[in-house]
Amino acid sequence: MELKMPRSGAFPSLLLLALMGCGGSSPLAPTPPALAPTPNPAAVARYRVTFDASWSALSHPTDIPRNPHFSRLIGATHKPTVRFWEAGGPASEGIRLMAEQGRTTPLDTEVEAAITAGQAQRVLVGDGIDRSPDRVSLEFEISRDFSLDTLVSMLAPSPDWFVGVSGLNLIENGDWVAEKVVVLQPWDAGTDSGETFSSADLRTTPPEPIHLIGTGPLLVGASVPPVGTFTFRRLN
Ligand SMILES: [Ca+2]
Repeated sequence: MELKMPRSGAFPSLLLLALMGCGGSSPLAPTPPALAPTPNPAAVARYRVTFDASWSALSHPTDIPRNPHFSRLIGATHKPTVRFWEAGGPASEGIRLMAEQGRTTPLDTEVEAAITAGQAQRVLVGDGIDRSPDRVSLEFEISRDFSLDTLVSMLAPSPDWFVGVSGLNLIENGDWVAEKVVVLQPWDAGTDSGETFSSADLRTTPPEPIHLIGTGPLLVGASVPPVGTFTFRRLN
């Protein structure tokens, strides 16, 4: 293939790089800048998050309830100035009732309070998974100034176990991420001391910090396998 090179130096740099990749150095190639300019993320992006639940007798053969399922997705888009839950922290009433009963309220009112305070932008609510394994998706808009995502779901039946992300930033290296896969390890909200999937309610007093589950019926061999993934994919 014969390429006509422009006389001016205004050759698009991406094309130049492609040409260089195909045919070696070109006398017209400018010296590349030491640092690529940081792209400016679009003010608003749209994402689809797919919750792919893998929890089953195949993934967790030690013990599996008859009806493994997950409660409705609930969460927020927000700033780094607020956290709705975190490892080692106490469960809010919203996180407690999500993790113990699969309720979306009052976690949604906690998000709404953060919206009023200017720290969050949207409440995210999605479907649950009636029977794991299965998958469910939720689409949402997210703004540059509220680029963190928090999203949770109760692993059910269980005393106070849940999955999710807290403050996942969808802007990385100065731009919206195209795709992000998060492996979901189950968490204990630290509010109910039941040890089996269908234990009677047993309030943890005082409450424990939110922690990853490392024992109990989800244990397979020496570790707890993941129960699913969240895949965040940018739509536009
Ligand atoms: Ca617990």
